[in-house]
Amino acid sequence: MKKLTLFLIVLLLAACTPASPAATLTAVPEVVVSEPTKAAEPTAQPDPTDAPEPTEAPEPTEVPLPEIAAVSITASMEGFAAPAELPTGWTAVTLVNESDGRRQAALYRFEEGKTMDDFAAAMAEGTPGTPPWLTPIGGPSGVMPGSSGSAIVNLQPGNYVMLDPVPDENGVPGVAKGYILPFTVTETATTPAAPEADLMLDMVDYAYAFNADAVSAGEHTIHITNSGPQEAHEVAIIRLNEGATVQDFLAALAPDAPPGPPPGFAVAGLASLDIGEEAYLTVMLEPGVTYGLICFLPSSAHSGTPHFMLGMVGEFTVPDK
Ligand SMILES: [Cu+2]
Repeated sequence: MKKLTLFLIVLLLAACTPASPAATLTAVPEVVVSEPTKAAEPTAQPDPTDAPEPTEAPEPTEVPLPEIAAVSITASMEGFAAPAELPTGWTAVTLVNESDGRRQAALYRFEEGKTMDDFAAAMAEGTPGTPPWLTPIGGPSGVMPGSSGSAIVNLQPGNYVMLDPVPDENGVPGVAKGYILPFTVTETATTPAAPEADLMLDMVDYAYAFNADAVSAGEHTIHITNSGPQEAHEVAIIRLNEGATVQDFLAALAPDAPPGPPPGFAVAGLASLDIGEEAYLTVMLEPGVTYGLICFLPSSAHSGTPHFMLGMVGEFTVPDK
């Protein structure tokens, strides 16, 4: 099965090189850039002869930075469809899931000189883990069929690939079903500033440092970093059912768990983020609700053990209003 999966991946990679007519690419990135506001015109000097009252100095007008760009990726039954070129800088990437399974769009930046051919070769070799010349920079994850999810990521010029590495219930990863697509980030004239965040989540090996005391009901933007020092990390933010813990949720996902849905669902998620990289997630938190934080990534330093089994889970409760 593993060999077949790898073979499929190689086939699909071959089908996804930009030269192939099978690649589903749309040409125009959807970019939202605000017009910079003109600085206020200076007030004309008052004529001291007929206007003795001094004129107040004009209020300095701040010239706002462009709003962050917004890009949409669609996951259909055939795979990803997305712009072939994305803009530089902080970009809100939304994954619209029209497929029949949970999806993520994990974004990886190629080291200069590396291409999809190198990626295909690495997959064919079957070496576990991410090749060192690929940098995971996050992306929306945990998006259920019929819904959408967003993550704000920092795009630097270069070549990238978006992929869904998550296996389905039969162990077949999304990439083997066609959820893989290369794209390019081109230099743009203006790059937006980072979004403002009111919550901080630092991921380390193997725990979350989160300022849970700053949590309140309502919309929040979380600044997510990875301090490592060894591994890339991800976070799934799970809205837990009343009375359920994050461990109850994980127990319900275990292979030997009794049938039935887990006691909660993902409300937001950030795909794999490398050490030293940063990203943002915007979440709507409900009063009195407990949320779980989970890293499902397999540990390359611990024989593939999922990070949550190494302690990389968290939990916080939003105070009642
Ligand atoms: Cu982790």
